[in-house]
Amino acid sequence: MHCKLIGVPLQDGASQLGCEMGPSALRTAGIVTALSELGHTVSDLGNLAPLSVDPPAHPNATVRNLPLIRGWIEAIAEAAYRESVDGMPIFLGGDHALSAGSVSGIARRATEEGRPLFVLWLDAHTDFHTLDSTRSGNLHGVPVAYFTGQPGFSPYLPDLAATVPATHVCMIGIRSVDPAERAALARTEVTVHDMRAIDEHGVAALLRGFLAEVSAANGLLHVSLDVDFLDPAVGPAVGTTVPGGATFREAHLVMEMLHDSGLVTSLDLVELNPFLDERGRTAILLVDLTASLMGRKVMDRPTRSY
Ligand code: B3U
Ligand code: MN
Ligand code: MN
Repeated sequence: MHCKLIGVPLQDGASQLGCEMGPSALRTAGIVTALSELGHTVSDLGNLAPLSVDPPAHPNATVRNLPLIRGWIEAIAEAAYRESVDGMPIFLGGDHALSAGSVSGIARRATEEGRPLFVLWLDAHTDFHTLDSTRSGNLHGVPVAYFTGQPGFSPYLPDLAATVPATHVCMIGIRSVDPAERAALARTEVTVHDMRAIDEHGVAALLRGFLAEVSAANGLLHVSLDVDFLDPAVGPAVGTTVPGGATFREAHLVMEMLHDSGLVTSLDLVELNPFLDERGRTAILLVDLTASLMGRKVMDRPTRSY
């Protein structure tokens, strides 16, 4: 695989500053070496910068940093479209607002190639607010509503060249949903596996079902990994810790199954806030999870088919 690392030092979609340092921390934790050692070709394309744009002000006065984030989304979407032509883009975040750009750019590429795009959203949150419904005003809370084409984003965020159908989005790890998000999700067909579902069925069964759908549709699969998917005990470097998250072992199992599926074509690593880390352990865990996703194994096993 040709892995293309794209740094996105975006932090203004979150309330807490510090995600700007995420790309540096992931590089410091050895992401290039980890991928190279697995036999992949790695190009580190450096960091993106936001475009300078001037969208109209949104009537919801709580919305924060809209012009800056729109500038980021345009730059990220263009890079996602451009780099996904011949390799696997890996976005080094940066807060989760970046996925409004990464997923929309990949969706444009997928449509051009005539392939359906699926998204696996690994997160404590559903990030399904619109610009109208957000109460915090933090734009890391809106990307899924945006790229699935919920109303109210135009003309504030870029018009989408292609949307991801709600039926192609699967969320795992969910345990913090605002009332407006819950109501909006009830009107769509996004698959939401909350922590109760993980506890009842095990993460493997939930993921296997989704991978079977992606495979049957000959789809492309984008994975978006928010640090707060993880339990804060194993991934403390995030501004929005929510107790009761995925364990170290569940997270690695997800990544190993994703690798075996052979379906993943792009990846976001988001919400890492190195200012909140403990001697780099969360950055190192993210690199190790990426390595599991890209083929690192404890023992060789026959590849499973989905
Ligand atoms: N739903 C809340 C909390 C939140 C969403 N995403 C994160 N936090 N990281 C909000 O602010 O929109
Ligand atoms: Mn998120
Ligand atoms: Mn989250």
